[in-house]
Amino acid sequence: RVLITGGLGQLGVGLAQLLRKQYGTDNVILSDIKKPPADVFNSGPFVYADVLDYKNLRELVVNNRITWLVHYSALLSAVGEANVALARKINITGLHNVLDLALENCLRLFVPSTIGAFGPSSPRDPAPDLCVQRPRTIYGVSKVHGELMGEYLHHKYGLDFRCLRYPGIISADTQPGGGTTDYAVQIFHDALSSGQFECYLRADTRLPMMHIDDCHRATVEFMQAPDCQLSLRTYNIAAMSFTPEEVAEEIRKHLPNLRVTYNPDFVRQTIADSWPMRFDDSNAQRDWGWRSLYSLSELVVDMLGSIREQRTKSGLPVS
Ligand code: VAH
Repeated sequence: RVLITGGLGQLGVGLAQLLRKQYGTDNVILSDIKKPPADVFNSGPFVYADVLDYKNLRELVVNNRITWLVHYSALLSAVGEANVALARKINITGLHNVLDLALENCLRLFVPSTIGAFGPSSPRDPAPDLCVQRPRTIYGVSKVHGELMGEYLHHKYGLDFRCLRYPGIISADTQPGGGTTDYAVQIFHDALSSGQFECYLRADTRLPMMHIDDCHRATVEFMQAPDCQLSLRTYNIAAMSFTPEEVAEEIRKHLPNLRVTYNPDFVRQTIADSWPMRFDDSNAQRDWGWRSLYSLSELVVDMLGSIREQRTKSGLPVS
């Protein structure tokens, strides 16, 4: 049985759908600290879980005979900078509860890391799996801590810790929650509603990005990979890297009138400028056969199609 924490964020519901297809609806339990929307509540098991409440988590793992735990609870980049104390509690204390629980119950534990786990002194183009990591956000610092703690407990006690560094994830029907790469989701909604978009990053800010379907498939394939194939416990995964101007140009192939203005926001521009521009994911490709399927042009077609469908369903005009 799989338990997903932070299940109502950008990634949990889609990952649960993919896992439920393979393992059965009742074997994948989604959890969060807020009430789920009706469609999520009616699509499979959902429970309350607060990663700061160890006893609550332990009861869930024991009562449901959990064997895999996917730990999605975290405050992401810009949101974390606005509430460092809460980010440290959730991202570090919450992580330690999950690590202890995984050790105590021999769980296979997946904890995502991020392009945000690198900093200005890391190689940026590309960033390899192993290099200097001195991130400048509480999000990045907590994710490097997660990587180090997970790998330490793996080597010392055999914890089956698995970690993928995700790029910015682009999804049509779930909202991202971090604030730095999220422009690349909002631009599609604005292109189809008003035809104009104000970008909080400079036009030339290059960041690694990935379609959400590639992200979910990578996570499931990695969780299913035989342990003996894994030369690392933490891997970069890549799909594409683009700038706001490049994704705007690709959208203009479908919506020629899209107007983009650039109004860089100091906090988020500083974060983006400290992150890798491209990822080297050759170890993931070699060790467990990772391959992305979505290119930028395919991502744009899929995003525009999905959002058009959403707007039509809710009776909104589509430009
Ligand atoms: C953010 N979308 O911008 C998230 C993600 C790698 C980026 O963590 O913070």
